[in-house]
Amino acid sequence: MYSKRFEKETFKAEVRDNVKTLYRKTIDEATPQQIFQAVSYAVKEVIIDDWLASQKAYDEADAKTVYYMSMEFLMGRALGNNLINMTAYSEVKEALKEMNIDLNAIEDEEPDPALGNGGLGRLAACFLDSLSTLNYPAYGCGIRYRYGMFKQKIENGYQVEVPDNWLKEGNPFELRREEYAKEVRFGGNIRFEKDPETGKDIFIQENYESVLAIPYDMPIVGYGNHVVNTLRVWDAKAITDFQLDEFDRGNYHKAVEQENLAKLIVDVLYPNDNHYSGKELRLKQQYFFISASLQAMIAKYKKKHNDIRKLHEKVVIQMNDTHPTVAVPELMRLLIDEEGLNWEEAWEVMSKTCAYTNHTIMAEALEKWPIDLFSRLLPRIYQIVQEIDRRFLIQVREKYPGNEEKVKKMAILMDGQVRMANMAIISGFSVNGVAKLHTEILKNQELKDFYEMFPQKFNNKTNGITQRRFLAHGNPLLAGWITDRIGDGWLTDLSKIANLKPLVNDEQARREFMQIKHKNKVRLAEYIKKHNGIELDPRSIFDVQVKRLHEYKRQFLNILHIMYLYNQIKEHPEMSFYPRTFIFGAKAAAGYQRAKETIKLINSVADVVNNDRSINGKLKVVFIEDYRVSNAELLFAAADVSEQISTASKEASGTGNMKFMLNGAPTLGTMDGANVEIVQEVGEENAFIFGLSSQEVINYENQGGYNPLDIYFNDWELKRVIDQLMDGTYANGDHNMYKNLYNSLLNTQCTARPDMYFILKDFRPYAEAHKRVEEAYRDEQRWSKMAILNTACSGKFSSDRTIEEYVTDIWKLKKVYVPSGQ
Ligand code: 26Q
Repeated sequence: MYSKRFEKETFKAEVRDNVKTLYRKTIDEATPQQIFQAVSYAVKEVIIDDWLASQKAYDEADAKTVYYMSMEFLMGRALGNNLINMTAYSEVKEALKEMNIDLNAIEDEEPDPALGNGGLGRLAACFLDSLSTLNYPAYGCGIRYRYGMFKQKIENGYQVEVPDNWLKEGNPFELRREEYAKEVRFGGNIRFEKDPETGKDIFIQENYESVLAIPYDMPIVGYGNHVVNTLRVWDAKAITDFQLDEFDRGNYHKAVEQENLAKLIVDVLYPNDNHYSGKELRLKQQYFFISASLQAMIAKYKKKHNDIRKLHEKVVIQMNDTHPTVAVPELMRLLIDEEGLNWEEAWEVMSKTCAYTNHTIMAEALEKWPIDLFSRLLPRIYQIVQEIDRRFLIQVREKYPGNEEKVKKMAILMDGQVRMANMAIISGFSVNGVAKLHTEILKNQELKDFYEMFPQKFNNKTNGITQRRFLAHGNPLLAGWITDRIGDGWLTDLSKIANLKPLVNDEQARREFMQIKHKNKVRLAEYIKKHNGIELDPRSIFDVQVKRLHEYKRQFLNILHIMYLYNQIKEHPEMSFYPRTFIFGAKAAAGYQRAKETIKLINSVADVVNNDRSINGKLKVVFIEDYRVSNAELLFAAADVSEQISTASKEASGTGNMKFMLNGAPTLGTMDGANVEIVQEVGEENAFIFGLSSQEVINYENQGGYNPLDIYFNDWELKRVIDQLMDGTYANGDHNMYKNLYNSLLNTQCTARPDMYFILKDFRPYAEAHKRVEEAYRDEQRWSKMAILNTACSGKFSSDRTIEEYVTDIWKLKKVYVPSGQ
């Protein structure tokens, strides 16, 4: 047992006590939410002891620590996951059962902490789980958004965004740490002086606005090792009158302004995924949490160390995309202006501390801030960026004399903009992509010039996912079965899951594996019945595409193909057709018109198809409302087929693909992102691959695209489907409802390039791949082998493997072992 605290009677008493002190109630009187709170506080008590023990062990070891800086941490619910990692899930479940409480129902009381959009934020959460499990000292640093990712409602087929007030009932797992508050300053002007004693330059910021950053700590529990790391998210508070500068005291106007700034700054997560928008408030958020985090980091370092020139020996900063890269000039500022280093000394420390991860090659996602905005908001930071740029361009001109093209491409400051990626690459010691193909594209295309100049900085770190949440917690039936068959080593070493491979030839094992899949499909069908009112046949093929809605991810291709299948069934009722259930889940950024139109289209097709009695239930379409981490766990467990159909070269990695694979769903996808490596692991015969290669896509792009009309006029079945967008079939006779979508495919007037994402080009290969899926599924033996092999070959895709690679190649951390805090 993990801790005597989880001994049944002790734990039950603790829960009863908590209900009493928190709510003055007995268990029978308490609401499910109150019981959730009471249980969580009981769990937190145990965590705190290990948390203290971890910090003590780190202190004693004086261990190097990674600071994972990210605007997003898509954590998902904490209670169930903490219990899994404390290896106390079943004990607690039993204890609660004896009190007539269903742990699953209590877990459902917890709001999903959704402080992230999608892949990038969820990756950060998986990394924290792995860091703790692998005994590495780590902080996650981010923002405590008052409102996380919006809740999605579907009304009349349209997405409606509803604010996510996740803190409404209070977050039992967080600790407010007022005493570590830091001041962050914005705007004003910089006065320059010479220190009369040392002769050094001093930069004084005047007339600025400031806010107080207050940290909240959340525990990140490692699996079965008593390690508890910290996710530190910052809240903002106005500087009180009392703390104001002498100059500003009694300045009522300023006090109100600072109050407003504080409220606004942490108010809401920007719900854009893979899309940059140059909003001033976003830059304020970035600088706010970076400045606070770096100040806290330096203060902690200085408690034990007196030479700031050796900072890089004890800390390393990983920047999750460009969003936190203002860390580069901010660290320079702190080292120079606050710690008194000269430029060269500061550069040495900063450049050995900062590392950058690139998550996308999509041009519209690149962060470029207008210089006027940037310099007005962060005047001192801007001076430092200018100096970094100036010194860098000297280097470029030395290396490429007379080549002003290079300067134009590589400069940080160009065309009135600050290019954050360039700054990160130039300044840090490591640049990594998130899958093999992605890193190759970075080196050979997008970042070619930088790769030529700094080849040693570039490296690949193929993404991964945590098997603790996405198998142990999300799919307890399969997890239990795997442990029965091969032991529980896979929980902390997923390569062991390969020991399932021999079972593909064991008929009994195959039957059990498919029975578990069936039960998970029934569980999902119940969820869908409850939430959508749609009745599903769990014997049909569950074909699932869940991810953010984006044109490059091509949910549009999927739904066009469904429209095509529906036409086929209607036209050839006698045709043999294996029943199919197509399941979608996706949020669209609030201002993304085509994405929202796609959601409407999916829901309209669902309406028509699901209510057509003439097709005998052969085809069902479901749109899962409010796709998020908690219902994702159900979806991965229940999927037969994993749709990973991005336009090749566009999906940097994908991580949903790995979660499906782990749960035994073969990939139907393009050779994009980590799909390439998935196929490499599982074998091409155990996946359904189709479509243009990334090189083919890039070649077309270099020649200005292709002409989709050639396909449109030569494929009447596809033409019919596309025409149905405009003839009112799925719009109650409205001819305009999907005109933006239609135009995106064919109309040269409306888009830079028609069919930018090669939907028509890949349509037939996609339909043909679906045929192969159907054929394979009919052969039960073949399918069960494929399914098991997908699970058995997923070992590489644990975030534990990814983290070990970051540690070895970039972070250079040492493991610290923690005795139980009890
Ligand atoms: C930028 C500026 C202003 C507002 C928002 C943004 C912004 C926010 C989120 C830009 C991009 C994102 C998210 C990107 C993302 O999730 N990328 C995904 O990262 C995953 C983890 O590496 C990959 O698996 C996916 O392929 C990649 O799309």
